[in-house]
Amino acid sequence: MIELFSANTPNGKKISIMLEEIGYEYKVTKIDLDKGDQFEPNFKKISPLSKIPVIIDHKNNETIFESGAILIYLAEQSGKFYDKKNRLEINQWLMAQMGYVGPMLGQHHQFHHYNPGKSKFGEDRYFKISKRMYSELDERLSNSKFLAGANYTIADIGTFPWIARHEWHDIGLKDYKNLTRWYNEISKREAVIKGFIFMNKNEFPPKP
Ligand SMILES: N[C@@H](CCC(=O)N[C@@H](CS)C(=O)NCC(=O)O)C(=O)O
Repeated sequence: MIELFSANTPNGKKISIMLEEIGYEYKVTKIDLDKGDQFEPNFKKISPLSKIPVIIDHKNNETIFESGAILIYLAEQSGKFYDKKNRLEINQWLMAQMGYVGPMLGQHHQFHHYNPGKSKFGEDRYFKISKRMYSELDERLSNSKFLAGANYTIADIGTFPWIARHEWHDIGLKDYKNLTRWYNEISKREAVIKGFIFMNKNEFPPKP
């Protein structure tokens, strides 16, 4: 049994989606980030940077933080979505999600969605970066069915919940036809829907 410490955010949803995809039994413990649960000493013991998500795999007695590392761990354990022959490609797109897609869209959320009007520089900078990222992902998906090639992988699972915040981005997902095709295809997966609504049963991936 896996214990998932999480919150209803893109980084949190990556792991519930993965757990649904591989069909593992899991129990969710909610970490209320607004209340500061992430700074509680007991949570810091398993999350040295005070961030969600974290899992404990009770079967193997392992605790893992950082969503990319968790996705790799679960993929290796289950033998799914991380084909050995395609690992170099999958790793590149997963690291691109971890180091670029998530952090940049996260900043765009901060300036454009949560705090508009506070910093024109911040709003313009992350809007421009996010728009460029939509084009880059769209271009990649014009010649590849999924991010790391012909098959759905942990790189797609990591990236999807970020693009699912497209209404906050105000970039117009539907104008990016390859990214929309990819998004629609992943949104239809039963496991993705289950993992996406893990904390709010009414929050489905929004249509482009
Ligand atoms: N690189 C980390 C980022 C995790 C992260 O930023 N988590 C946010 C929520 S999405 C968090 O826990 N924030 C609380 C805080 O920093 O106080 C990962 O991918 O796991």
